[in-house]
Amino acid sequence: MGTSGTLAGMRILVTGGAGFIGANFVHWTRQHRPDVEITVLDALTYASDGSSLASLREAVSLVEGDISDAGLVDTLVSQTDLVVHFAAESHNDNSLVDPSPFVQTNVIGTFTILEAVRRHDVRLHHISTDEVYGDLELDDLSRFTEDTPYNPSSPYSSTKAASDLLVRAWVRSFGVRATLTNCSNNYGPYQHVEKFIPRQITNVLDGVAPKLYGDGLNVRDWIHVDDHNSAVWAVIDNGRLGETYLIGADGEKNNKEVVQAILVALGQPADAYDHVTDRPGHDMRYAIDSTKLRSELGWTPAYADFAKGLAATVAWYQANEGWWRPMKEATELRYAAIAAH
Ligand code: NAD
Ligand code: TDX
Repeated sequence: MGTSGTLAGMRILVTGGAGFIGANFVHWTRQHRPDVEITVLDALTYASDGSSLASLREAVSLVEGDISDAGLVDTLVSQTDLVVHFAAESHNDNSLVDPSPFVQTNVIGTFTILEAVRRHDVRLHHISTDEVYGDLELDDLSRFTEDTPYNPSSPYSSTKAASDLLVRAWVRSFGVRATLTNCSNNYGPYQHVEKFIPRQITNVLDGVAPKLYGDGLNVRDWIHVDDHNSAVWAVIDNGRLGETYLIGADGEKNNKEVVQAILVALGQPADAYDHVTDRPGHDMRYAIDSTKLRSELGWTPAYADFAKGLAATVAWYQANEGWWRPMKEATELRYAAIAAH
């Protein structure tokens, strides 16, 4: 049973709506679903930027608060028709330095949301990652499907896996009306400069060589953030309750290819990058089979051409230095501290 046709004029609570994907989701929703009333709940951690939503200040309510704050979450959930749950600690490298906020936000925070939607019988859409499935070998032709067993590698991905399992259990045990999506690596505007693509774009803009972990042959399955968000809406509209849908756009590239494309887009020699110490436990390859989403819900990505989407993203970072500059220095200091360990 989906919710097709029921959402016009409805109220949605977007957790993590000041972060990368959440902010793009809010912009996408304003543009494509102008009747939907949006409240964002966001703790405004280091990963967020209020200015990502600045142009929507009149149209969107922004509540600063923690998803683990049961009283606040209960009040907000009682006033909404749907929760779209993006809020998370999201960066693998940080989870290797200090896992504790990952357990708190991704596990306890999701538990807090689940208890509130259970009490108020509110529909939930839970946002998750393909990293819950672990990784694939480079010479393995298979891709992740909804039936792949969970096998997360990092503190980040294990806490996301835990959150997914909590959602599934609340569906089965308490009849919570929830859907889940697990998406591959996103790129696009408003992504924090700690993440691979914006880190390397802004390094090159600063005259610094991009940093490739290890041999740079690890593969990620890139998807433009707008394609992720159109798929989330497809599942909200017509997804079957209790079901998981994998989201991916057939965008497999190794990290070296991505760095080379960024360098060339910015007029630099393709080999002007550095190899640095590998990430501990670094997942080798992610790859999504999104047949279920495409065949059941008729979804297709708009950004079929990664090179075009990447060029647009490079141009966005060039044009929006005022957005990323304030977070760049602190981010590189954090990376320098990790390297010094
Ligand atoms: P992000 O780090 O850019 O944003 C996370 C947002 O959550 C921030 O605005 C932050 O302030 C907020 N937040 C963190 N802790 C909070 C708390 N305790 N209470 C309230 N708000 C809190 O992350 P993102 O890349 O936009 O990821 C969003 C979601 O999508 C996450 O659930 C992530 O696991 C999932 N995901 C991300 C990717 C990707 O490639 N980035 C891919 C698949 C799935
Ligand atoms: O400086 C770097 N050099 C480098 O080679 C950084 C920051 C990363 N990398 C590599 C590590 C990965 O193989 O690039 C790849 C992508 O790294 P991240 O941007 O850190 O992403 P990843 O670890 O793959 O996780 C991302 O996708 C799944 C998101 O951060 C997660 O939130 C999401 O769940």
